[in-house]
This record gives sequence, structure tokens and C-alpha cells, in this order.
Amino acid sequence: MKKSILGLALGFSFLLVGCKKTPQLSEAGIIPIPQEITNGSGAFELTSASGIMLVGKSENLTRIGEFLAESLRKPTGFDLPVSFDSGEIVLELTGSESSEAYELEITETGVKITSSGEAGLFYGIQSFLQLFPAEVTKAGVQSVSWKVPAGKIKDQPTFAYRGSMLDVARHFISVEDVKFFIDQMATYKLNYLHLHLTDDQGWRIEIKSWPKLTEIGGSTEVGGTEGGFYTQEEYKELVAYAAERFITVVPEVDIPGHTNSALASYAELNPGVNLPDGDLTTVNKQDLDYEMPMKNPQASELYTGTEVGWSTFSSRLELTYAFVDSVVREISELTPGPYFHIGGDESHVTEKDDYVYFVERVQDIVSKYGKTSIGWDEIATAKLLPGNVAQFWAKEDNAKLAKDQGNLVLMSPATKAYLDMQYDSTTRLGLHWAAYIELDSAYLWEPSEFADGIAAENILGVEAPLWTETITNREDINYMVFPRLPALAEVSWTAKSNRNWESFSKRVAIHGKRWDNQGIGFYRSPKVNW
Ligand code: TNX
Repeated sequence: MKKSILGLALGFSFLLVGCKKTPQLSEAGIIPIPQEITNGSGAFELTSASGIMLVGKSENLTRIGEFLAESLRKPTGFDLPVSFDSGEIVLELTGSESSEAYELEITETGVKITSSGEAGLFYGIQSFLQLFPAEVTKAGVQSVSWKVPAGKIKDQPTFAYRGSMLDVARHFISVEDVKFFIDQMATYKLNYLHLHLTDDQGWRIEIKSWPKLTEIGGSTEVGGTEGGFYTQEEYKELVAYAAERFITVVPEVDIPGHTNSALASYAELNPGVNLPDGDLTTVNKQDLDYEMPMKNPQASELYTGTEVGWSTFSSRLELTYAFVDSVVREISELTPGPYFHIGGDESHVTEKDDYVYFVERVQDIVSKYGKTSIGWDEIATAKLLPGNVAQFWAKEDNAKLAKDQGNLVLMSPATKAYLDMQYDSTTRLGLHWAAYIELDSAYLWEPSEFADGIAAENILGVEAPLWTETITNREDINYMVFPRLPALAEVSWTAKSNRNWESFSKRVAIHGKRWDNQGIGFYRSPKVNW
């Protein structure tokens, strides 16, 4: 008798484990949390008979439908045909705008995602995918019941620019690893990938008119290991891969400081000295006559350390601008997006006047090639062209200078948004010059209240940069990025009134299972009940 009761109890609990209850839509764990969620009753179940129906006119509609189908075919093993004829999952494009807003409606009999823009449709798909059981992210066909909770979502982003940056200069990051990162960005509805392509330690993008940049300047990286670079074909491949996920690449060439890799590649970019009598060993900067033909310019040594602020281009050397012109032209030709990032940070050895002169001339070059300049906040000490953007990372005064000139600010405060900052004093990777950034700290801030005098209308958006002095591969990236990138994505997508740490910490735990399924070794923050 006792035995059979025990057997019954055991059987019952197995049954409970076997058929996990579908949560309510509002509890399903979407990140970033949508602006409006209404729970429905019951659930929609995807089966081998399910299909995707497209409604609307756009060349890209089939591709967007296929993106959803492919994401679901892999774990379910279902056919999921995509057509304009039938299917209970409807993707409806109602306009031809660039709208990122969408609606998602789920009933027991069907699913409908509607937007007036392709990007909005894509974001509706991302929310929908997050509603499936965590096995949806596992490799190989999984046997679970593919239910999503019924209800309605109405959603749209708060900020237009929601980005992340990879520093591929300090350590080179392979095309495959950048693509993996792009996939993760897409999940969290981020739409700008800033690639920090050049720095003292490496030049990572092929420039056909200046080939030694990658031959020499791309050959090493921090620590002295072998470097690497993207050919123009590879860069285009990244741009296209990102674009398919509604992510725009922002290329950065960091100038006039952080330029040792270029100065090591081409001697003539270095200030030569006109030695009056041939054997002066030290020359004051004031004595240099930049307009004169140079004698004895020396290429610098390749650098594999991590100091900053010690290199600079020669601001009064005409060749500098011929060089910048070629680089901006070649990269702009490969970049359909509107922005070109000119760096401009930590030029500690550039004279103030030279710096301002340089930034102003470079903005003109960028604008000549049809792009809008973004630069680190220091560029606001120069006169900014209308529309150009200052990326705030350290100095509120610089952000204010940008605002006072009528320019927008991109918010990347190092104490909140820097993904290379350690979580705490025991973190094995990363730096801590700005702060230790635990998950709750990365989550609990509001861009429009962070810097004195910088309000929502002065802000283009939010970007989370990952500097790679200590980061060498995908595993390291994953550890620093998860779970903070989703926190920052929610800060940039969801209005402050809808954000809540308790709710986020519960939702992020659900995502932890998805990361485990993808082999993402994330930081198990003690602030979360994983
Ligand atoms: C400051 S942030 C830098 C980078 C470093 C980073 C490390 C900025 C514009 N410059 O050169 O990699 O700190 O956290």
C-alpha cells in the first residue's frame, strides 16, 4: 500500500516535470521588456503542420520570414513553409517605413506580428522567439512541446541608437566570433555595431591604397601574439550579415591619437625633422617646420602593451590628411550606414590647437564622403558640424559642449556601460579604472538623467563598448558581455517607467538557460537566482 502511494507520488511528480506549465506572457521573460503586455488565456502550439504566411509588399519579406522559419526549424525539426498563401503565423508588413515598432498577438489558433517597417517585424520575431521554451536555442532537434503563451504585445524603442562596440584592435576578433556577437545583439534588439578597427596595437581593416597598414600594422596585438585584419571582402561580409539582422555597422578609425599601428607602418606619417646642421639629437616641437619637406622620418616600433595617450598624427603635415582622405573614402565605400567614427579620444600628446584643427578638417573629409562623424566626447572641444555626434564616455563638460553646439550625444558612461569593467575585485578579466560594474549597476541608470544638463532630447542613444586589452576570444567576450549586454539593451529600449530590477533579475535567469544551451559561459552574478 505504502509503496503504491510512493509510486503514485513519484509518477505524478515526473508528470509535472515532463509537461512544464506554459507561463503567462508577462512572465515569459522577454528582454528588453516590451512597453505593453496583455496576458491572454491558453497557449499557441507550434506543430509539424505549422506554416508562416507573409502579408505585404517588400523584397525583404521572404528573407525575414525565412529568418524566423530557420530559427525554429533547427530545434523543432518541422518544415515550417514560408509563403504568401497560408500559415497560422502571420507576418504582416503594413507600410514601407523604417519603423521599429511592432505588435504581436498570440491566440490558441494563431500568431500575428504586424509592423509598418521591416525592422519592427524583425523585432516582433525576436520577441516571439523568446517566448518558446529554452530548448529553442539548443543545437539539434529537441523533443518538447513548442508552446508560447497567449496575449498581446505593443512595443517600440525609446532610443533610436542602441549599440555595442567591439574593440577588434587590441586583440583581433575573428569574423566568426563577430558574427556570433551580432546574433546575440539581434536577440536583444540592438541596432548599431561599432567596430573599433584601429588603435596603437593594430590596424584591422585592409586599405588598398595604403597596404602596409595591415601588412605591418595588423601583424601583432596586445601581448605580442599574432594579430590579424579583415580584408575588404570580409568587412563587407560582416556589414551584410549585420544588415540582415537590422544592425548597422559603424566603423571607427581612431585618430589623431591611438595611431601607433599606422605610424609603425609608414615612416612618412611621422614628423620628420629638418635638422639645420644635420646632427641635432633633440628638437623642440616648436622648431619643427611641418610645411617643409621632411627629412629622416622614422617609422615607430609596433606596440603590444596597453598604455594609452602617447601616440599622435602630425596635425600640420599635409600627408596626414591625404592619408585620412584615402582611409575614409575606402571604408565609406564599403559602409552603407550613415556614420563614420573618427575616434578622437585620449590624444594627450597632441597640442590643443593641433587637435582642434585636426578634428575640424577630418569632419570635413567624412562629410565629403557622405557620412556623419561620431567621435569620443573630446571632439566636442572642436567646432562640430551640424548633425555630428559626441560619444560621452568620461567628461560631462564635453557632453555639454556638444549639446551647446546643438549636437546629439551618444551615451556610453564608462561607469555603467563599459563591458570591459570588472564585475567585482575577483573578476579574472577586465579593468576597473572607471568602476566595478555588477549587473544591477549596469541596469539601474537612466541615460537622460545621468549627465548634468543632458536630457532625452540631447541623446541619440546608448552604446555599450567592449575594450579588449584583456579579452582575447569568444569565451572572454561572452563572460564580460553576459548578462550585462541584455541589461544595457533594456536601458536603451524600454522607457524608465517600465523598467524594474526585480522583474529583470527574474527574466535574466530565464535567459541563463538559453545561454547554457548555446555554450555561452556567462557571469553568474550573485544578484540573480539562476
Ligand atoms: C579608455 S574609452 C579608452 C580606451 C581603453 C579603455 C579601457 C576611450 C574612448 N578610450 O582606449 O581601451 O579606456 O577601458
